[in-house]
Amino acid sequence: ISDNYPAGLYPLNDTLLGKFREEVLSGLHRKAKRLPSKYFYDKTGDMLFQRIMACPEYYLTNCELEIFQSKTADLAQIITSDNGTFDLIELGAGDATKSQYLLKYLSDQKASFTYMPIDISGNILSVLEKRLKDEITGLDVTCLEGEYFEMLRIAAELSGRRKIVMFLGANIGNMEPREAKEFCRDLRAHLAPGDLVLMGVDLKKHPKLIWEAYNDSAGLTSRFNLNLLHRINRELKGDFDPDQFEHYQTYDPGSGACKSHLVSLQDQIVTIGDSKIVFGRDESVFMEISQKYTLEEVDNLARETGFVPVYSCPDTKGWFVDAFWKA
Ligand code: AVJ
Repeated sequence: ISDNYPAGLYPLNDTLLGKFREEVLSGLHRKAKRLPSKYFYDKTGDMLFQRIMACPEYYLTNCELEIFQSKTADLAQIITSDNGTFDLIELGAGDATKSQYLLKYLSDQKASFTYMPIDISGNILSVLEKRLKDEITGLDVTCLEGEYFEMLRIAAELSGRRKIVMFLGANIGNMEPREAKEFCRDLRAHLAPGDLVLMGVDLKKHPKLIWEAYNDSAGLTSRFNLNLLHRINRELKGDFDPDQFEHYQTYDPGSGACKSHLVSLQDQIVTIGDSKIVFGRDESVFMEISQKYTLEEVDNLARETGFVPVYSCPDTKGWFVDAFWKA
């Protein structure tokens, strides 16, 4: 995968690199150290995430794929139920692995719509555009490269029709519940009454299944976390010794917070550019949250942020849900 996989977010331009440095250093200067997981996705990180999605413990991708493959008609029916025209916008579309089934179905139904994938990576968008145009003849695709809400504003101007906004893959889980709420409120503010959101959320289930999804036996999740240290070394002139850190995963079934950490295996001082960071032995760095919800909590998130939950489409195991919210 690694050589064929598009370059994604990298190389960072000067602005993004400055932001990367700033966020890394401010996170490591905090009393409880943390690093931002959105920077996991460099070339190696993308490759590792592809491999995580294919590993047996990581059930999320298969669950959502099942929904998009076997409930396509249900999803399409909700989208087209008011018989009006619409445009389909996808936040963080990536390579559109899941949404392509819905696009194909809607296109076969002769629905008239434009698909507007939004991604920060122009590279992956060009790959997506070519693939979709080859596989779904006549599909109208307008790629929007940039930040979610900036591009959503442009999509709204281009569209003028009812908007269906998809945010799939449990990406909302990478926000703390408070941040997720703020994000959904922001999203609502960019929509008009009657617009729809299709939100993909990973559900609470047996804690062991969740914990194992982030503790795969091949050690991919561990490498995925440690890769950020390699990236900091390379792009921010750091001297982390990744062998001196160990991945540690927690899942709290009560709150639904699944969190990854890196634990320092010794007292050590790490240099990043002109900064020195002191790590005590056994000190941990919080890396990523993958928040899990109940169906009820998903509905509450909708209601608390100005949406009306209209239809939930879980997979057959009840492990994952794609939920429609009306603005
Ligand atoms: C891409 C955010 C959905 O949190 O499940 C996978 C990223 N992290 N294994 C997730 C991830 C560790 C993933 N999301």
